Amino acid sequence: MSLSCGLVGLSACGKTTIYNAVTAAGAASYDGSEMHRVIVNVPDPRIQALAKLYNPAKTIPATMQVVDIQGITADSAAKPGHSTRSLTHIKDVDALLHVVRCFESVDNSSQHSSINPERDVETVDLELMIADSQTVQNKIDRLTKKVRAGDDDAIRQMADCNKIKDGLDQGTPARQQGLNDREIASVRECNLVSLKPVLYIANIESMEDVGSSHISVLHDIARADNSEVITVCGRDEADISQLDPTDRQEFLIELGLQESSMERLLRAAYRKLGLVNFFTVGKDEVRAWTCHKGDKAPVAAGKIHTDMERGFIRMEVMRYDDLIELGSEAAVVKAGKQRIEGKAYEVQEGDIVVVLFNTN
Ligand SMILES: Nc1nc2c(ncn2[C@@H]2O[C@H](COP(=O)(O)OP(=O)(O)OP(=O)(O)O)[C@@H](O)[C@H]2O)c(=O)[nH]1
Ligand SMILES: [Mg+2]
Repeated sequence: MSLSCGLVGLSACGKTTIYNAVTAAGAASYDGSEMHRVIVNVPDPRIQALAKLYNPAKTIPATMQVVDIQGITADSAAKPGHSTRSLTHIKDVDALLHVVRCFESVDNSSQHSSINPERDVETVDLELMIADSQTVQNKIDRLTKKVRAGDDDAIRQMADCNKIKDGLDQGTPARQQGLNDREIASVRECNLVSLKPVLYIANIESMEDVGSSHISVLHDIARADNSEVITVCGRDEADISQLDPTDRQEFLIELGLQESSMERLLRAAYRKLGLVNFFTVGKDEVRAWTCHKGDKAPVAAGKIHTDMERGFIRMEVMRYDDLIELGSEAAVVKAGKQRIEGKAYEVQEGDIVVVLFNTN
């Protein structure tokens, strides 16, 4: 299943507009829907090059799910209703694309008309932290009985939960608390929203705003969060996305963009989530798969099929560059560049793999 990125942010910061700009999905603004969801192909010229070599029946690129989530309002975590539902949808995504309004709001749909990324980011983070604090408190309550009974594991988890909750209550999102693996494991079932990786999207009026002080403030915020900012001219790009594909490129260049926001966004999401693409090839199918950097061969194989993880024996690996340079699998094998890797192998970006497995 594809990983998902959720557009989050204050009401009327331009999430739906950006969703349309990057996915050309044509979801109407203010249509009252809670959420829009689309699966996008991850652009990768290598998949076309492999398809040329194999002429397969099917060519399947890697995919990512983009979700447009209804906006957060200031006291949503305390108020039951639509924003609580927004938080539920946020729980379902793997990474947050935090959209920050960097254009003057002309209608009254935003809470403020002025541009102030710091205020807006703080407001959203606060909502995420209030929700998380409640979730962790619920877990603390559930642990109490076991702690009283002297259960060591529960005692440890309780200590971790208390520490994380204190951090949240003092205004530090879980992702900025420097949690170790054990502490993260203690709150895994809580699926904390402020623990999710965040990328910032500056929704600007025009490319001239790129150098503005607001954007530099947002860059500082992102840096402190070990993250980055992607600038998008939401409205203009949403208009362009409705055009004929041939006209699109021309208008993008006119806007000062070499590549679409979707490509920039996906690349940033890959960096932030630490993802790599690997391939399987053949006459039937050339396909790109996604795993995490550092995933061992059986885990990566499990992305293709769970049986391959369970019954993993070994993996035959070629480098994409070797295959393209030498022109065929046979030539790669002849040059001694095909490797046999075992369970400890970490799959690398651009690996072309054959998994040998046995489930009997
Ligand atoms: N000037 C300008 N207006 C924009 C831009 N992006 C969005 N807007 C306007 O801002 C308003 C809100 O946009 P939406 O995309 O619906 O915002 P949203 O974040 O999805 O809003 P909610 O889903 O209600 O939280 C609309 O009137 C858009 O036309 C932009 O880049 N420049
Ligand atoms: Mg919207």
